[in-house]
Amino acid sequence: YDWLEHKRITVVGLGATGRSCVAFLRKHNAEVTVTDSRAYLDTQGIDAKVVLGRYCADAIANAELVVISPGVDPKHVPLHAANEKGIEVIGDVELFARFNQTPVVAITGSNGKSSVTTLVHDMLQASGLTAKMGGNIGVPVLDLLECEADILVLELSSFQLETIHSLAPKVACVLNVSDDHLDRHGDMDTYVNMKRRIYLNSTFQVCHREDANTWPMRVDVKHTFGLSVCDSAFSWNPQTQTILLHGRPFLPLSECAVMGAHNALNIQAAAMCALLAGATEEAVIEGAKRFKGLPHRCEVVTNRHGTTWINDSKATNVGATLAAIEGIKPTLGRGKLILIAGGDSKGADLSPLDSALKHEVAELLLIGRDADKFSAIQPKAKKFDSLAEAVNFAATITEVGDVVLLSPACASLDMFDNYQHRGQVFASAVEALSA
Ligand code: UMA
Ligand code: ADP
Repeated sequence: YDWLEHKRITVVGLGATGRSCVAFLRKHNAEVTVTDSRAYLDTQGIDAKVVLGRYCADAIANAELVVISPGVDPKHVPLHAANEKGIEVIGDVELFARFNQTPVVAITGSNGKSSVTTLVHDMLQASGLTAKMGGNIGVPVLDLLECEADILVLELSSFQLETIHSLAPKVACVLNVSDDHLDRHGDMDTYVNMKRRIYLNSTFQVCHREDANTWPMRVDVKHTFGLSVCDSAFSWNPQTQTILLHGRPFLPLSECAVMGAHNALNIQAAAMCALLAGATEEAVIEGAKRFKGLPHRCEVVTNRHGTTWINDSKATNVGATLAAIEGIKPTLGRGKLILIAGGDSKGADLSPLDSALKHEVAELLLIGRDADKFSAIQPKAKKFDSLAEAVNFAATITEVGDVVLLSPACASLDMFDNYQHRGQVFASAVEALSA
């Protein structure tokens, strides 16, 4: 840590990441300035010079190191002086990697990161190891640096992977890649390459057999999961709905609390990561059976007069909404699916939803900024000014056996504080129907 002593370091962004960076850097006696484009933030307890309301170009130009938060788009930050002077610009995960001594399981993907990170953590714990999890799932990685743990399970976003060089995960996994965050990364190739950076310096690579975008550069060294038949890794028997390992039955999905093909994939991926990180097969099975699914991910809110209301507010991209529709389809019977979608589509191409919206969704109810992008695909859709209005309307058309699904395929920030807030507003509106 001597390297940090008296070093002039500018932290960009004062969210959870920025706060953890300031605390870590000050602990090791760096001279820290933190700057954020937002003008009104709580700065109590921040032991650093603070510049709010703009990204402070001087603090960046005079720094010896710049640490940028994942939510900050580097394009919006005056980094030219840093670039000209050769000042290093890194993220918190790179900073963490330069000091971390504990083995890491690193997980990324467009969807399923939090679910798989939690599963791997639970499987390792069930094996008797002390596992801690963090990263994009909530606890900034620097907060894990000095904790007592045998192994760290990190969820990493494409924003966090953008600036890593030194992370050397024992196990690295890309779950899947579908269109997301293109407003920031520009095009699909850049986004895919960002995700694959997770494999840099890794010992074991875990990827999705049927999704070439998840494959590491050296395809001979990968450990795979998937829905196709495979004798040498994790796979899936659709007839018996059973996860297979080396072609032999490993775990029937009926023994788990979660459902749908995407969850079968998530369990396979988590099992592979956990086994490579030192978990036992028994513990992997136990962890998978105990997993109830996370809040706001295809979570049943209530069954009311025979209609099931499902909160999938965490579906912030097209891939997640497609997975929800596919997962719910086999349970529908003769009931119909009413989908509430819309919000900020983050520049995504919505056309992969085309077939599902036309053939699987009986009624499409829209909210948010990009509602018209959905109407272009499904002109019969109805638009609402608020989520509560969409819920109230849905209640007037439901019959026994129907499912009402909030799975927006969009970010929530145009109307809500975050996806949790959107999910809570949905659940409250549904509860108010019974009042
Ligand atoms: N912001 C500004 N100006 C600034 C700094 C931030 O307007 O100067 C805005 C950004 O637009 C952003 C928000 O404030 O929307 C927060 O950005 P941040 O980088 O300060 O975020 P943190 O609070 O540090 O949280 C970040 C991750 N957030 C993002 O990447 C946007 C959290 O992931 C993560 O849990 C946390 O670090 C700890 O590692 C959240 C997330 O939404 C769950 N991630 C995205 C996703 O999952 O799609 C990638
Ligand atoms: P992330 O952390 O990558 O956002 P989550 O586990 O929080 O992933 O799930 C986010 C959304 O993606 C939820 O709507 C969930 O139902 C859906 N989802 C989870 N796993 C998958 C998967 N393997 N493929 C597609 N969608 C998925």
